Amino acid sequence: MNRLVVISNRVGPLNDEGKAGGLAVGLADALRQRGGVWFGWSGKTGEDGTFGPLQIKTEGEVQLITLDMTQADVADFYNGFANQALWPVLHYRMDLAGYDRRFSEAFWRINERIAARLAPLLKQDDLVWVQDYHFAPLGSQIRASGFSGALGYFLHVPFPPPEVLTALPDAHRLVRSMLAYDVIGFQTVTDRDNFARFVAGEIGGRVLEGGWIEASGRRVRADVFPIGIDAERFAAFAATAEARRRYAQLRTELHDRKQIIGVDRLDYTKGIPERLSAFERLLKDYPENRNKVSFLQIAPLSRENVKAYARLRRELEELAGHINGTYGLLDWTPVRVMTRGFSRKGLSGLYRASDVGLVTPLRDGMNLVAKEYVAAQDPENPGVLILSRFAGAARELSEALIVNPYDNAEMTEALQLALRMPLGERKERWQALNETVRKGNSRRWCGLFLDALEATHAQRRLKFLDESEGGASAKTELARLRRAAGVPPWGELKPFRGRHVRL
Ligand code: ADQ
Repeated sequence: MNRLVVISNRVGPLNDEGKAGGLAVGLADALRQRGGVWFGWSGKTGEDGTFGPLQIKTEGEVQLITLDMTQADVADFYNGFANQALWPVLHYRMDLAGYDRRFSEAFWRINERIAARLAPLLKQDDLVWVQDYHFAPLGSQIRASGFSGALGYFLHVPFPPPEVLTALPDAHRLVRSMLAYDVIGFQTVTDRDNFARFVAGEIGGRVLEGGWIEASGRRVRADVFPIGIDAERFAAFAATAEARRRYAQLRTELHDRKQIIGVDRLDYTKGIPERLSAFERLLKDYPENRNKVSFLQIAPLSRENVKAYARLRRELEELAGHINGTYGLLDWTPVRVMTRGFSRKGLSGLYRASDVGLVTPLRDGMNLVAKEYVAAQDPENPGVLILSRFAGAARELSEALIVNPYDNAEMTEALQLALRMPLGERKERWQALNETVRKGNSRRWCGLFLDALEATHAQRRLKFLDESEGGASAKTELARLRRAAGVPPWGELKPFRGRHVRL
C-alpha cells in the first residue's frame, strides 16, 4: 500500500478519542492503515515562520510534521486572504470579501514555501492529498518541484458559480493551478458543476464524460465525495458517562420544556441570527410555546481578528438579549448562547437531550453537525432535524425538515411542526437519516477518494506508457495499471454534452 501524505491547515489529532472531528477521524484512520505523513501549520507563530525548523512527532507509522508562520503570514495569508477574501467568496458572500494585493501575494508565497518544505519529504510513489481552500494551489507548486506521483485535492467548502468566483481577482490563476491535481473532490454535485462551468466558460476548457475535465493541456477528474462522520463511534459516545451527565444536566434544567439546539462555529455562513429570529417568531406567532420551549445555541468563537466575526458576535448578543428581555420569565430564559467548547462525548449528550436540531446555514460545504445530531439520537425517542437546503448535507439527508433559512416564516413553521411531530413520524424519518449517516461515514469518504486517486493516477501513467515506445516491461506495467485503474482506457473518453449544469 502506498504511503499517504496529507496536507491541511491544521494537523491532527491522530488518537484523541473525545475530540477529533469527522475530518480528523477519516484521515487519521487512513494514515494509521497506510502509514504516512500529516503536514501543516503548527498553529503557532515564530520569527522564522515557514523558514523555521520542521516540528516532527512520530506516532506509530505516522509522522505529524508542522511548521510555524510569522505573525505577518498569519495576518496576510490566514486571516487575510484565506479568511477575508476566499472564505466569503466561496460561500457566495462577495459583499463581505476584503481583498488586498498584499493578502494575495502572501497566499501564493506561503503555498510556494509549503511546497518547497514538503518536496524533499516526498517519494514518487506517495499518495499526496491536499485539503481545503487554504492550499488550493499547492498541487501546482508540488508538481513544479518535480513530483509526478498521485496528487489529489479535496475542497471542504462550497465552490460557487463562476459569476461569483470571478469577483476574486485571483480566480483564474487559482482554478488553473488546481488542474495540477489528478483528482479534485467536492462535497456536492452543485460544487463540482460550478467548477466545471468555470473551467469551460472562463478558461476555455472542456468538460468530458465521467467527471473528466480538460484544460491547458491537462486532464483532471473532478468528482463528488460527500464527507461523513464516524457515525458508529459518535453514537457510542452518546452512551458514555460523560454524555449521560450532560444529558441529565440539560434535562434537569429544562424541567418539562422542550429543547431546540444549534451548534456551530460562530460564523456568518451558519445563519445563526436568522435562526434566533425564527425562534422569536415562534414565541410571537405560536404563544403556546412560551415557557414551554428553550433554545440553546452553542457557538464557539472563531476568527475573532476578522471584523465581520466581531460584528456577528455583537449582533447575536443583542438578539438574544432582546428575545430574553421580551419573553423571559423569572424561571425561564428562552435563549442561551454559549461560546465554550465541549468534548465530543459531552456534545453527543446535549444533542441527544434536544428535541430539535436546528442546522440552518446560509451556505455550507457539508455540515457535520447535522450528521452528528442524527447519530446521537435515542432510537426509541429521536429528535427532529431541521436542515437548511443550502447545507451540502441536505442532498443526502432529505428526510429532515428542509428549510430555506432566508424564509423566516418557513423556519418558524418547521419549528412548530418539529415540536409537535408524533413519535411514529419522528422514528420513521430518523431511521432513514441514520442509515444514510452510517453508510456514508468518514471511512467511506476517505476510502472512495483514495481509490479514485489511485485509479486516476494509474490511468495517467497508462496514457504515458501507451504513447511511449514500450518494451516488454512497459507492457506488463501497462496491464497492471489497467487493472488498478478499473476504468476505460484514456482514448475512450467522449465529449461531455452540457450535462454539467444540473439545477
Ligand atoms: P466547519 O465549518 O467547521 O467545517 P461543520 O461541518 O459543521 O463546520 O463542523 C464543525 C465541527 O465542530 C463539528 O464536528 C462540531 O461538532 C464541532 N463543534 C462545533 N462547536 C463545538 C463545540 N462547542 N464544542 C466541540 N465541538 C464543536 C468545514 C466546512 C463544512 C464541512 C466540514 C468538513 O465549512 O461545510 O462539513 O469542513 O468537511
